[in-house]
Amino acid sequence: MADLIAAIATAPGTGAIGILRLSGEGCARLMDEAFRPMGGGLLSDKEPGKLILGTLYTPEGAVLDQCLAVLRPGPRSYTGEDTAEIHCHGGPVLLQEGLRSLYARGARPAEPGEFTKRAFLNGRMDLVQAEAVADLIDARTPEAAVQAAGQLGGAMSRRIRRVYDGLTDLLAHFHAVLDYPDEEIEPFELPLLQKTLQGYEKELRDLLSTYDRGRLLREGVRSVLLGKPNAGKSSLLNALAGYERAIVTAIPGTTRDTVEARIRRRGLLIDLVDTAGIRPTEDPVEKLGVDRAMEAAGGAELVLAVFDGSRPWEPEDEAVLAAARKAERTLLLINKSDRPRLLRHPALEGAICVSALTGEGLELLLDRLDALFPQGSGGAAGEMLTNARQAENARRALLALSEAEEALSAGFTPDAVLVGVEDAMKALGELTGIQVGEDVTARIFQRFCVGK
Ligand SMILES: Nc1nc2c(ncn2[C@@H]2O[C@H](COP(=O)(O)OP(=O)(O)OP(=O)(O)O)[C@@H](O)[C@H]2O)c(=O)[nH]1
Ligand SMILES: [Mg+2]
Repeated sequence: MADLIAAIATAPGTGAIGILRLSGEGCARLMDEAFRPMGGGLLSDKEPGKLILGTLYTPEGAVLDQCLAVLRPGPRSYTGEDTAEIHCHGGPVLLQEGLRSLYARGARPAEPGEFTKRAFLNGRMDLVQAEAVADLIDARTPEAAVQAAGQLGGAMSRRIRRVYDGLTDLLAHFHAVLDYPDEEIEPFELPLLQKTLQGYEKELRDLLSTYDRGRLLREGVRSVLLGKPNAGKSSLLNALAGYERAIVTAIPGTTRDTVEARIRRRGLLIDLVDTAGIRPTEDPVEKLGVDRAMEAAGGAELVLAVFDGSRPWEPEDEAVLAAARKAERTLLLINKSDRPRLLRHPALEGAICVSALTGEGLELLLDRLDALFPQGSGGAAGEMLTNARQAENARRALLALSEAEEALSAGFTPDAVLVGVEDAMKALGELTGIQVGEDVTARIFQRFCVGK
């Protein structure tokens, strides 16, 4: 068993309860020193896994708190090691003192993510599940939390495991045929092999198609409102956010700096940036604002180009249209639909008419957003790829399998096919952590905070 680590597991600040956590060699011994059950005896003599009321002591032996403690012996614990939790009252000073008591008795401070890292190293969860722990904690929408919980439950791992196991069988069969030519082993039938490989390719492709949606669940769509002054960008930001986030006035050039709001609608997370109105200007402050607006549009996944429907087309609108056309994705919005329409321009065909004032057309805008960022197939709870590392490995596996299949079609020797299958397995192995370099593991657990 690894050395004894300790940390505060609950969030910083004051709460009703704060939890200290311990894992590793000598856990029970330390707890017997630091904590005494009410009514006598030792914690290690009590029923494992049961919360016991007692007293926590400082290193000097003074009473620190009356609280609950539990021992969970390995290997059936979170980390797979002997673990303990102390549920104290939730004061920051009290918890620090409790931690000092644990350090004084032989525990050392846990590194970020070290509890979950140990769970992985001890085979209690695979890498996808370990990452799901961090995702669940970081989830910014209920949908993201559901996905992470599903992954933690092993839904994604099972999906990948199916492909991995299938490829293992294939590889074993290959080796049997190649290495024992004299044995009567069922030979490979090329069409069948090809079909098998194609089946796994499809599985991986389906998996990858869930990635875009998965990533959006976690990170949100980076979107920028772009338009000439007074078009109603800030009003739209406020209407979508549901509160007065940005300043709105009738004076053109109100917004200077970029203003961000995080908007959650229909399970879609949108990181929306309001910007300064685009126009030629001599005002140095406004000029900087216009530069920032263009810069933000350049880095956005989606530009919402806003035009003022109550005014005729102006040269500034031309500049907005040109910038919007360079974006990855664009939606054209004609705002102020509550007023008589004076705006006409051929480029505006298919534009969405909205009114930030009355809310008209906003539902249609959300429909279009939904269509731009579709669900993807196989998006059941926990079966979506949600992070770049996982997606990259799945992509590598798919590429390797395609190469194997091409080699087969081109009539190459089985060795060439073998290499492709092995590469695909390696990529999938790294995805779940079946085979994984230590550097990769270290990178993953850096994301965690201490105590997780
Ligand atoms: N009638 C009507 N007025 C609107 C609508 N949207 C915005 N306005 C008005 O238009 C004016 C400008 O609105 P803003 O939201 O500040 O416009 P902006 O595009 O952010 O302007 P800048 O920050 O100056 O670039 C304000 O007087 C708003 O009340 C709308 O849908 N209908
Ligand atoms: Mg504004």
